[in-house]
Amino acid sequence: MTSLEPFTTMLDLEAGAIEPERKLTERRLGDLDGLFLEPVPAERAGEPAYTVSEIPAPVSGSNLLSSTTVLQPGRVGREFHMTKGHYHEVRDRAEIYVTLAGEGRLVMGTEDGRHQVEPMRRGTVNYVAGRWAHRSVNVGGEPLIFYAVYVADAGYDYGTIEEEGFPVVVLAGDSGPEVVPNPRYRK
Ligand code: S6P
Ligand code: ZN
Repeated sequence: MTSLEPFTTMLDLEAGAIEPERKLTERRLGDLDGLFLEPVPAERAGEPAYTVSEIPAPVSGSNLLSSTTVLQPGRVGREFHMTKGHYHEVRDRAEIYVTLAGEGRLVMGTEDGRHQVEPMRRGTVNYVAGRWAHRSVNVGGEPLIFYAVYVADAGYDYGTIEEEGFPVVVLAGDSGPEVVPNPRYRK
């Protein structure tokens, strides 16, 4: 078993920054090409999409990892900016999202084709149950910022979502965000 000494980190509750910053992952729109219904235009491939800043801990089923995600607003076609989305590699690992700023939708799906969409806004605490794939979608005009806590050995399975997608997508409609069936969902 891997154990740690107690430690403290500062989280900027407005901007989501973690101080000191240890592990920052940057995703650009080009990294998400193939996940939106429409291709990402070549001239937008370098546009920042989101950052994930992690508080590291040794990978084990008894430690907790946590991170903040800052997801920029915008759309590709009618589809709102979103994270890649993943199942946890260790399928039953659960996770909690605490939203600090912005307005989003948490799109979740199971391997047997069920889906659920939950709101994200300052103060929401979303419980992502084990075995549910999850993707965050920024439906507002400001960055969507949330803090996530998860079992350290959860890992990431991005491939299943890249191949199959989620059962639903979130599009900009005439009177706000619309959750509609994903025409490219492959089960
Ligand atoms: C990790 C947790 C989040 C996401 C982050 C980016 O289990 O769900 O920290 O990694 O929001 O999303 P994605 O799908 O690109 O990893
Ligand atoms: Zn996760």
